[in-house]
Amino acid sequence: MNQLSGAEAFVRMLQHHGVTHVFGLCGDTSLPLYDALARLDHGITHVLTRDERSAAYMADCYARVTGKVGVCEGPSGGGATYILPGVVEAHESSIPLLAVTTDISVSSRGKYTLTELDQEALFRPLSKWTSVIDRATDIPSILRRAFRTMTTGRPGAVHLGLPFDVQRAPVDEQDVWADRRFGAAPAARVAPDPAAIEAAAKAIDSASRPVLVLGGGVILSQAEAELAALAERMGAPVCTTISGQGSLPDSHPLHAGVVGSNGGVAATRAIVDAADLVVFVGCRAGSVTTERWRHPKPGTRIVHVDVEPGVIGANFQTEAGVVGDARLALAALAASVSRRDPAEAIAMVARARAEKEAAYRPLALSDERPIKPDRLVAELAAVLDDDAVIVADPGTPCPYFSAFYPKRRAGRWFITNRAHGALGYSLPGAVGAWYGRPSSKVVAVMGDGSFGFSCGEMETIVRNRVPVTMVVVSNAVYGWIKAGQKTAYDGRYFSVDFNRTDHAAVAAAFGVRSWRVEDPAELRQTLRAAIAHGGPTLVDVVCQPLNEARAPVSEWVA
Ligand SMILES: Cc1ncc(C[n+]2csc(CCOP(=O)(O)OP(=O)(O)O)c2C)c(N)n1
Repeated sequence: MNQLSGAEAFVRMLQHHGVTHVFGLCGDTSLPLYDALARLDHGITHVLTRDERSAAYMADCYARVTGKVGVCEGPSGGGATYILPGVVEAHESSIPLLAVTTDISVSSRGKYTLTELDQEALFRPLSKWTSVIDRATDIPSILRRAFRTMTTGRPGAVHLGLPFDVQRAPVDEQDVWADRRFGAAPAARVAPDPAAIEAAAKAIDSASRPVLVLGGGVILSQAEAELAALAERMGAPVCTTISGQGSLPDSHPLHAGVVGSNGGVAATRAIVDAADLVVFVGCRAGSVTTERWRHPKPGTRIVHVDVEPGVIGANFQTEAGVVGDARLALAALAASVSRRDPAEAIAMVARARAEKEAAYRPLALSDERPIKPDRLVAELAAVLDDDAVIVADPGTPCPYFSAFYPKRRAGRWFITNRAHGALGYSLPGAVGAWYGRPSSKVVAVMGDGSFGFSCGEMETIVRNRVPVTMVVVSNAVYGWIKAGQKTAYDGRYFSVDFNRTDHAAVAAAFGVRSWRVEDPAELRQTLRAAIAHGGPTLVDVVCQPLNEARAPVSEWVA
């Protein structure tokens, strides 16, 4: 019987599940795995990163644009602890991500071996499943279970530990097989109970002003067409969470935009407040979307559709709950609800959009210095094609791009890390998004705080000739927090300001073509040049600090 090493079997199992990209960083305990990657003909591109955290963010964004499992890897000890932030973000955002960390040999455990730590204990509370593989012969079955786990039910992250001696032990080649369907989510759709659909349809039909609020689950389930059909049949306004952007394109007359404390505005909140029934779909109804559970208003009737049963009814008393895949549930609902004249909803949405536009447009045209974030959003929207992918960090980018950047197509064209909102996500994230969708222009928009977290990855970008454009909102401050101090602590600013970095010069030192812009009149032509350039580019935009801006963040507006 032909035998493979554990490391070879591991690589083959990835290959058999359709993996074509692995993002990671080498280490002592990874030597057998790297040797297997070097020797075998597997068709997998390994993208060497400069930080395991970046590797995980790359895998996360790769998964977000492809639907496939994103794979990242790092070594034992520091590699495992550094990869963790990306695993948490993906898992909480329901993204199928496989994090592989190699480990010290099973035979070295308990001997104060360098980098020893309990990897399962580290990842258990933060992933859908974790397993440190103690026997090489278990590699095939554990990989099959890992892929099934990531891509069924609510998708999520799985961690696998691969000890050094396990990588070198033998595995029978005949055990190394996989079902390729589990390489992408949703691999097996859960159909809703017809009785639950009937109850939900009955509730919707009895409402006079129903509103849909969509989370990331609609896009994860590729349910955009079914959603449009249901919304049109219900004749109801459609609002999205930050993660739900792209559920409907902006051009749809029922699409009202983002709601919630981050990127929502008064005009869209009013639509939710006017509802007598809200239908949440693929949405956790968490603190940001609902402005700490105040909108929808208490007493609003709730219908909730989600693939995760525990989400339904967690925050709002729910009249009808539907457990199931969003695409199947939306299709079933569209076939069950009565048709309603959409004219009133369309008029309501048009009024809200006009009100939002009227407040935004003057700021978007402002010639003031420092450049207003509104102007930056407008200029980027003017120069980017419909199929550009934006990856946005917290701070200025998330609320401004959520509120004002046009979502011209259905699907995942806008990405931000909303589970934890950790700074430093967009720069590496854009790399992963580009590997997943290389025909698109991918733009990372970050605060200067975020830049500091991830700028080392520009070396990866240059080495691999990844033609992403980075835009830095340069304001020399942790603006989001300073805005919080301004609003809630009478402007007692403490430890939120930092020096202004010449981000363009830093980028140039890495070999990235870069520009610095202070004059709003130069912004469009500079962004256009950066986007048209064939290689990686960075535009450093000296911007109005968030604490001085009129940001679409409800706590500050109030
Ligand atoms: C890893 C991490 N640490 C701290 C925070 C808390 N935090 C949220 S926004 C923010 C400020 C962001 O500053 P910057 O990136 O410069 O963007 P700005 O708000 O100035 O636009 C901070 C510190 C965070 N989100 N992530």
